[in-house]
Amino acid sequence: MKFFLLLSFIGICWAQYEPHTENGRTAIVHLFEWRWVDIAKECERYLAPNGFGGVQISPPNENLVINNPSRPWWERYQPISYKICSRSGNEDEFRDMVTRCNNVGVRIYVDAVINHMTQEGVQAGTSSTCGSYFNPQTREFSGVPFSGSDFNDGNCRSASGEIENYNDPAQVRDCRMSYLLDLALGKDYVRTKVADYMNHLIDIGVAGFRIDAAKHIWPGDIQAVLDKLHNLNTKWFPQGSRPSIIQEVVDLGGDVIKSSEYFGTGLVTEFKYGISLGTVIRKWNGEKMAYLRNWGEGWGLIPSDRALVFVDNHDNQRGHGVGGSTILTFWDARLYKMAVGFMLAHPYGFTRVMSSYYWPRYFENGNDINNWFGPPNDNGATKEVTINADTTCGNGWVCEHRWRQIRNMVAFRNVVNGQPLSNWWDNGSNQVAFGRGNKGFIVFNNDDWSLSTTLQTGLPEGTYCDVISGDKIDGNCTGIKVYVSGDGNAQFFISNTAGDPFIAIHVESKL
Ligand code: LM2
Ligand code: CA
Repeated sequence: MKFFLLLSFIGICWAQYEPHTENGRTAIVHLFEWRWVDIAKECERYLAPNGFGGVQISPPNENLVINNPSRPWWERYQPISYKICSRSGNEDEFRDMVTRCNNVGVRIYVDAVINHMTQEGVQAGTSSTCGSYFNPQTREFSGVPFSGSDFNDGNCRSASGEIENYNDPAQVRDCRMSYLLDLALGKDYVRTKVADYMNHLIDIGVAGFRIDAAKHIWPGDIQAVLDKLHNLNTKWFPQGSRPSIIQEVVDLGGDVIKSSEYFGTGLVTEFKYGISLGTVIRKWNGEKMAYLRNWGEGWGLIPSDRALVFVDNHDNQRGHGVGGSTILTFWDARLYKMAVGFMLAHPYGFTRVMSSYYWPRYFENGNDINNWFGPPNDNGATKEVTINADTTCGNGWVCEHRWRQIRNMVAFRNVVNGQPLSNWWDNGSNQVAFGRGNKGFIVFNNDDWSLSTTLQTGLPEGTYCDVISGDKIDGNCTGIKVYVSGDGNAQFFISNTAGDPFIAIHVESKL
């Protein structure tokens, strides 16, 4: 027994599954394409006070500058070197962000693009965010440096050098994904260069990494890189803390490469989550919210303690990657808020909230031809995230994480942390409700008729403020009030035409 207690204690500091968020903070937010100076401010003025645990940032390293199309967001997935030098800012700004965010208990998770460098087709030169010389034809990347033998050209066994067959695991790992030069992570030199980059960031104070395209890296190579990583900076983390790892693996169930191959090295992105939840909330394929009764592993999702979950990500919110039109995004705000609300209320998985910018979405034959658009910018320079009087964002930034319903559900998740799912109710259709022990309760009406019923909430007697329609401010509620009687029951009414057809209450929203 003692031995197991010791093991689980060590696990808290050591495992790459531990997100290292401050006590009781249970969600992170992806501030896609934000500048470091804006993230630093956001940590202090908004994320810390509202209980966000951390930020996933866009790749901080030097990347190819693409002018045709004009500075697409995806140029950041074409590394030129590991210098911290991108449209989001320079190394000084990066250090300042990490320090200021950590000082208010908000962690930074770096999107680490380590599977590949830029594409084969571009001209040699210095057209990159930091001006390092590179020659994709000879495979020279002077800023690292890498040269020909550091790439997988000799290991890839497809005719074209591209991944031609996604059912061949060796091709997926050793061949090029859309012409991106594939790094030979089997080599100690390459592992060392990648680990040096990650250690540089760890020493600055980041809490962990999202490993981009992890499916395209052999699990053994990921392990070998992780083995070279430093412990986290003891200025902010307990001695012996290991970097937290989120691996971008797309396995929709039938893939020859299984998510489970990556369970030994960290958390894994669960793409089935957003696809299934989007389908249910859109009521496509005959799905109903009532079927969410056994949401989680019961739906074929990976084990909860290995899953990084999200309603949408930077790829599938704009038709890249997997999920297609099932994915809910800010463009479908009403359904999106319900989906994010459900995710944050439900105990399954470690949750990531998406925060986006607007782009001129334009569909031709079902495809968004503008899905390459980069962040709001002036001649390529990313615009500041300005804050309006009503706390929303300006300058083209969506800031879903600042929407009251989403911000308050992050707080809800923190309040109910560790509590089991309880008191599930459904009407056999799209009206469902559930609690989290005696700490919180949520009710959804996604049917085309009103919900009016008495439900067992599991909560102590009192008057509660619905955190979806309003806020508890100075002991008063700006939204709907819910009366829970001594036996835990409460009456709920939700019109199907309500702006937000769901209600959430928790012990800290009690008046
Ligand atoms: C990821 N996860 O595993 C990222 O989430 C995803 O955003 C990245 O693709 C991908 N892996 C590689 O890091 C994005 C984007 C692609 C884009 C690549 C590289 O979704 O469309 O590919 O970044 O910039 C682009 C062009 C593509 C072209 C390729 C190379 O869209 O048409 O292929 O560059 O030239 C010929
Ligand atoms: Ca690879």
